[in-house]
Amino acid sequence: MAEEVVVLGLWSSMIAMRTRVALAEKGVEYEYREEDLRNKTSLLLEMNPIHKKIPVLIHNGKPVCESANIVQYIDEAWKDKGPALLPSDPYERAQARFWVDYIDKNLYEAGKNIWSTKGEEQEAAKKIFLEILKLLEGELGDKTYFGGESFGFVDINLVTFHCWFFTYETIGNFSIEAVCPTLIAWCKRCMQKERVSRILPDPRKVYDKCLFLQKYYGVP
Ligand code: GS8
Repeated sequence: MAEEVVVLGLWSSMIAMRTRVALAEKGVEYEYREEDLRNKTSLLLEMNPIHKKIPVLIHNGKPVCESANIVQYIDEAWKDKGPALLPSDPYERAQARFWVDYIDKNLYEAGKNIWSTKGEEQEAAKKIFLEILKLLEGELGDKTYFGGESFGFVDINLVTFHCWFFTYETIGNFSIEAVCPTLIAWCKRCMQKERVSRILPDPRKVYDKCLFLQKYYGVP
C-alpha cells in the first residue's frame, strides 16, 4: 500500500519549514497543505488538538506534532531512506537534541522581539539575538555542518531561520554577518543545497509578511 504523507504548514514559518526540509533530505514525497492560522482547518484542530499549531505531519492518517519531534520521527520512520539525520551515538544524539532545544527556547522569541519592539527594547532584543547566534557559532566551530561532515538534525532545525535574517537585519538596522561571519558562511553552505533552498521562501517575501504582521499587531 502506498504511504500517505501530509504536511500542514505555513509558508513563512521557520518552524514549519523544518518538516519539509527533513522530508526533502530523506527523499520522501508528501502532500503540502497551507494553513491560515486565523482560520484553522478542522483537520489541523483534529490532528493537533492540544496545541492547535502547525507544523503537523500526518503519516498514514496518524499525526505527529512539534517540529523537532517531527524531524526526529522522519529520521526514524524512514531510516532506510536518505542520510541519517541524527547521529547514531547516544551521547551525540543527546547533544544534538540539546542544541535544538536551546534554539527552540531562545531564538524564535529573540527574533520576534526585534520586529515587534522599538527603541531600547529593540536594542536589547538585538543584543540577545546576536548572543544566541554567537553561542551557536561557537558550537559549530570549524565543522562544515553542526552534524560534522553531514547536514543533520541541528542544521535542519536552525537553517530555516535564515530566510528571516534579512527581515531582522532590515528592521533592526544591523548586520548578523559582521558579528557572526562563520555562522553566515554555514548558512550559505546550507543554502547551496537545492533541497534546502527550494523550500525556504524569498527573504524579501518574508520581509513583506513581517511588515504586514507589524501592522496587524499594531507595532508603532
Ligand atoms: C511551535 C509551533 C508554532 O509556534 C513546534 O512545532 O516546534 N513548539 C512548536 N507554530 C505557530 C506558527 S510558527 O510561528 C502556530 O501554529 N501558531 C498558531 C497559534 O498559536 O494559534
